[in-house]
Amino acid sequence: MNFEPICRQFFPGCKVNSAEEIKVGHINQTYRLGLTLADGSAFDGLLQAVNTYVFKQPELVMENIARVTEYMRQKVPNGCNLTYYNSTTGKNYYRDHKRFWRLINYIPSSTYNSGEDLAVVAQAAQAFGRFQEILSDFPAESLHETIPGFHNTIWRFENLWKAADTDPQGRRAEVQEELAYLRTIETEACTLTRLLQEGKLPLRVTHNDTKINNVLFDTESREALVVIDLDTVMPGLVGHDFGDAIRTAANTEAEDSLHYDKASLDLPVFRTFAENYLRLVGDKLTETEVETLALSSFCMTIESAVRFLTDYLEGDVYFRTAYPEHNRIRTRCQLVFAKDIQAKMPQMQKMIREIMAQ
Ligand code: GN1
Ligand code: MG
Repeated sequence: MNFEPICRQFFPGCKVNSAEEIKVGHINQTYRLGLTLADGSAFDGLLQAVNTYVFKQPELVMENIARVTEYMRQKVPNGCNLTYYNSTTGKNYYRDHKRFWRLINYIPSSTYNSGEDLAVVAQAAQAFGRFQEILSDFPAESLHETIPGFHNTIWRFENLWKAADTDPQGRRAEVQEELAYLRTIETEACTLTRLLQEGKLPLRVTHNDTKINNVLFDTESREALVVIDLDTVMPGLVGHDFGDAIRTAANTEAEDSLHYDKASLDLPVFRTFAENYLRLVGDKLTETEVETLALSSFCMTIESAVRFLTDYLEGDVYFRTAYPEHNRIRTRCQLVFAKDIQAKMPQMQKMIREIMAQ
């Protein structure tokens, strides 16, 4: 693909020396580019094509990102931050006849897909905790809801039952077991959403996609540098961030592991994440937020299962898949993991109580 015409919208007269696709993430398309700018200087950047099926109004995503990154830059002047470059139109994106592009600075770093290493887990928890803390007084009402109902688990289940009813790909018969299990735990998995609707949990500014690989680490010191992927920064619940982080960091198997039957929750990872996260935000949380933290990992895992399964039934239109069964495998892995969370819930709750008492 010829990236030069796109890059020149951001840096007129630049040359593209190298381009490599980065195949992490299920939604956007990302390329790492080496450029020479018009003044002869070198520039290492990430060019992303935003998925406009997922983000129906990508310019609103970019407005949120501009506000949030600017706010963080002001609040943490010397911190590591993401820069989304303006194109010659003065906007932090460029739209051609087919796609919606943005260009970000490349930060030399490492990422981790699992929480095998407790030092990495501790750093990730602190990074997400700090993120939460920094944005705690950000004016939430100024943010657009870029994906309406993103973590509305009740709505996610409704979509699943609709997809199962219409069964557009004729795949329902293969997933009867998954559907049957999900029916039995629907009410419990919707607890966070219900408490929000009842006014018992407060809305905050949250990241909403706290996979452990959304934290960049310094390759040598292995310290967390910055939280990335700000596409879904919106008003949300603390449990959305905590729960999704546990879903990805504390699962002994990868999200799409073919050994999904071995998925289980690693309790030391859970404890390490909770300790480090709560050290930063614990004293600001309400009693109900604290009480539902352990449960939030169950809710978020089931919500992910519901989303993967809905996409499987709808023909893989949302998440990028590498093979036809991919979303089904992801679903199964989440469900095995969720069952283990249920079994360990008393231990997880005890850990949270102990940490809060420290
Ligand atoms: C998507 O593309 P990525 O990996 O950052 C998804 C998340 C899911 C995740 C599952 C906007 O995130 O909500 O939890 O896949 N992002 C969006 O791995 O839907
Ligand atoms: Mg994301």
